[in-house]
Amino acid sequence: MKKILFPLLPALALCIMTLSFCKKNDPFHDSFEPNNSRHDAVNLALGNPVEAGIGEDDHDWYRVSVDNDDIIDITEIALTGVSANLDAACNLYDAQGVHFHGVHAAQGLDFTINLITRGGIYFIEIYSYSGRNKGYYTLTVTDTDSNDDYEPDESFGDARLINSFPTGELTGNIICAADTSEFGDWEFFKVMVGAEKKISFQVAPHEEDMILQYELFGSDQLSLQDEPVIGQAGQALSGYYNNYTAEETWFFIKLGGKPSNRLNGDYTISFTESGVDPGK
Ligand SMILES: [Ca+2]
Ligand SMILES: [Ca+2]
Ligand SMILES: [Ca+2]
Ligand SMILES: [Ca+2]
Repeated sequence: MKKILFPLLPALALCIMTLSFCKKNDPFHDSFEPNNSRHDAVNLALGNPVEAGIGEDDHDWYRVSVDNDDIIDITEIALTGVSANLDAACNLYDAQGVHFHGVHAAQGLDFTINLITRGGIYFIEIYSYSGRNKGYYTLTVTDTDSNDDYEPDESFGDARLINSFPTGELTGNIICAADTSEFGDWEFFKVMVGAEKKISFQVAPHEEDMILQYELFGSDQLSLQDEPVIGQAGQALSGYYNNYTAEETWFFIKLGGKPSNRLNGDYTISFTESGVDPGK
């Protein structure tokens, strides 16, 4: 038996040598291979940087699970430390593997993608855009927790309650442009109004290129306006509601907007109470 084993040893040694030699020949090999398809995607932990390489004909797939408690928020996908030769590109896919976003950069450039989501499974594919270049990169996916503490406030039922006046300056944050899609960050306020009282409010963006808009609704959730009030870039908006009845009631503000070019959606809103306007 020993005589059979001995001839095997040089072969075994040769195998190991060859593997080692291969790795040295392709310095951009990484420990996550093979991850060349969605099926072989590597699980990524949020906030945990991954250092990897793009070798010959290499595509690197990762799978990430984002849990935002159904609150709309920003998940940052950052590619840093990109080698001087690498023209890094990134594709994003949803849980079903449907491609929904793609970016690429010139050789040696880092980049960041802000993924706006309420949560879910996503796939990330990193590769050389030209298919010809190799190099290293560091991929970090981070839950930014950018939205304010009053979420979810996306509907009449979830509205932020305002029932004490004057409120002073309250703060909030609009993560992404409010539009008809479910990905807009709407801010609903439910504002109590005492009998024969008037509530005035003012809302101001923190940055000069942020745009705000609002629409008022009665306690029956029907709009009180023909169309929303839409401000200019950087413009503060104001409005009011008169309660001419002898009973307390409430109205709703549906606030939305477009964050600044620096993705800053911070705003300040304040409410004051006075006697009802004369004349009704
Ligand atoms: Ca790789
Ligand atoms: Ca790969
Ligand atoms: Ca918000
Ligand atoms: Ca909101």
